[in-house]
Amino acid sequence: MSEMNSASRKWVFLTLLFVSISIILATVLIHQHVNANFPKKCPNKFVLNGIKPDYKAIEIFSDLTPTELTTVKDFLVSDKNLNIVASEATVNSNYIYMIELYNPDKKEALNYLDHGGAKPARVAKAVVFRGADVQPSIAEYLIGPLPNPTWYRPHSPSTRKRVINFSSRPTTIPEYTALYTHFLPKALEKVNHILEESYGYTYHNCTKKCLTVGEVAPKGLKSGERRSWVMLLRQLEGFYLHPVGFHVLVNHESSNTAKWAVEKVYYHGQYFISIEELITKYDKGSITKIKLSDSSRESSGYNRRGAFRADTSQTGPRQYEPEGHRYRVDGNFVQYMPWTFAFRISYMGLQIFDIKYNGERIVYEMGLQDVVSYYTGNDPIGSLFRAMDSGWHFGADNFELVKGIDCPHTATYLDTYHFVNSDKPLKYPNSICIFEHNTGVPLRRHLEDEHRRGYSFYGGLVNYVLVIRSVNTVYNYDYVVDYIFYQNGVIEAKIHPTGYLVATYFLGHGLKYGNKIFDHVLGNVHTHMINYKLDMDIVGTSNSFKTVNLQLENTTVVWSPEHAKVMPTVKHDLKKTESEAAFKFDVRLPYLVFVNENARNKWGAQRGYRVQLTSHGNPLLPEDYEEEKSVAWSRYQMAVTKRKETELYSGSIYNQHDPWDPAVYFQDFINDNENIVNQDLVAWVTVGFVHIPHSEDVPNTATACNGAGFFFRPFNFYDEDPSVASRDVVILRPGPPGSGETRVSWWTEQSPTEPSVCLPDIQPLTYNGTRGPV
Ligand SMILES: [Cu+2]
Repeated sequence: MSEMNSASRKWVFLTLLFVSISIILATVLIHQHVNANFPKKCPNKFVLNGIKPDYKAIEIFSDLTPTELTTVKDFLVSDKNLNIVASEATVNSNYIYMIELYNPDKKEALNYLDHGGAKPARVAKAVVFRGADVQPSIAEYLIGPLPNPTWYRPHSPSTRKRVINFSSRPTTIPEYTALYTHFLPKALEKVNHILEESYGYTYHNCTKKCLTVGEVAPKGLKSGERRSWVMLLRQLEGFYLHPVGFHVLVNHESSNTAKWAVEKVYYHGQYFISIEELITKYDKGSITKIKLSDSSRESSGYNRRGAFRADTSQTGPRQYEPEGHRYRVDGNFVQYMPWTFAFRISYMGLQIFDIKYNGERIVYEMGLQDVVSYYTGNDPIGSLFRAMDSGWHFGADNFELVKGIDCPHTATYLDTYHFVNSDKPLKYPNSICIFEHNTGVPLRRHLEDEHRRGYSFYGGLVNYVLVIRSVNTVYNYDYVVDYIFYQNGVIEAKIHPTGYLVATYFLGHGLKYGNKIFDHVLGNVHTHMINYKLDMDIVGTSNSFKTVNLQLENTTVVWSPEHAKVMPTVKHDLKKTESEAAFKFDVRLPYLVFVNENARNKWGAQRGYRVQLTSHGNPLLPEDYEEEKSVAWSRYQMAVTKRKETELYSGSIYNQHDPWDPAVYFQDFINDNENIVNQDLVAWVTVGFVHIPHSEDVPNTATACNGAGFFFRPFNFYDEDPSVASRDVVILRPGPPGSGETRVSWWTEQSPTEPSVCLPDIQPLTYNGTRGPV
């Protein structure tokens, strides 16, 4: 027995050994096989069948190349009559502030795009600050034709005839250098002991525990002034949340910096006529002093703190494109299934041109005009600050995007080039992204319930959209700027402010102007308002505008006349003039519909597109208040005007620093009250929201809940929802009764049940973060 047992054990052992070796071998072989084929990288290819787009729009709407920008600069600098310095400009130099593409005349552009006309000349616009002239001024020039310019001519930003004050120019690097490197350190040298004793931080010659500075606008209280309140903040991560309540009012109006002076000082709620007065009274002990405790470095930044009740260190979901991109980008031209458009990034941000759906133009131009935040408060900063980002080179602040965070890894990232507030073109790497994504909500779906515990069919269309995005960081706030293209012909413009609040030192009746949100910090109430230009072309440029509203009708029940009935009826109201088509904030918006009166869909309706706002805006200021003139567009949720080459923008880069006599006064666009029936029309759309900062705005205002924008959506433009052509639709039907089978209909290459498997090409996270010479 024992021998047999022993032999049996041996066999069992050998068998087990053999099985184990086989499993190991098989595992190694399978692993090797899998490694050879999987995981594979997702293909980086564009697969778009069908009609190739007409690429003409690339040529006329693309931004100036670095070479073109340099050519324009050299052309202007080489003209001795203009007396412009090439570099090392100071406030009293004549120097170029910016150069960018000047959009072509629309009639010429359409003649070229649609009728085989001549290609419009490529023209640049340059803004020159002429500080060296006896009477310093601002000059704008148009320069053409590119790439080899032969002429330049003066240009006026609007129909305006009056001269634009030199004091209304945006703040520039030469001025900042003079202000922050020379003037302020010297001016504040004498108060270093006050800063040290009061805040434990200093400014002059500081190497540790330093204060930093920031100034607000408008720069004064009447036209022609250039007097800035400069605030001091502790230089910590998230310094916007560390104001100390010390400000100086600097008069820097003169192009001669020797004439600059401190005109007022604000210290802990008290005003002084000079730095000397503050020092004398402080040293004598005759004023209220403050000894501010050190702030927590952690709590104003992004360092992780606290913990969720339940938590994981697993990474989150990622997206991938199993068959490659379903859109293509050629330079500044994008094709996404039915959609084509061109884009550029001007001084005021992304502009989208020549938007077509299945080859039919819907929009000629759409883009931001201004992004403003109007503050309130009980110190000079809060009570004065009215930020108009057109005056702070919004469009040229589209800094580098972080892959996988600012846009998906799968996005196409593009570089941009700006010649703004610099003496040469600068490259902004990866500063625009384009991507397709699944919004996670079906665009359409229906289950046809059979009411006998079964169904007759299910239809669903995945909501894939294409997004083009930039993120523009204008000092404290970061604005996520999106244009989104849906397969059913809808276009969405959306902006999300995030980043840091402008906050002030909490004192006195601060709660009247917001909430206390941090150590000694008031989150100042402000209103975000954003203006868009929408130059639509509905079946050509001969368009009309109407409202469609519901009107209640008193009637009787037909089959029972003794009963009264109230019910809504549809009322179409054609607007004939510009003043009839301007909607202030005191009205609830009806349907806002742009139509071509001579084009009908299959059902006899005028073909149209509708503007629908997603906004909680409020008027900024009363209309009779002088400062409000610079943002007159904000009087209207939407205003419709006849398109003119002299009314290209609702705002101007000069409005910020001279809001009292603005270079562009939008009300003038409406005041001539032109006929808008069967005309080329532009809609000026204003969106925004009131922001009462709260403790959760620390460290940053979140994008969630803080977006605004509008939709441009078909309204009887098509005979049916044009997304019926989409291949992303899936239909499910039950198989033969009792079979338990499902019949699946789908039109993409891959079955939804057997998806291609590949890995997106994710590179290690790198970030340059700088913009450098080309
Ligand atoms: Cu805000």
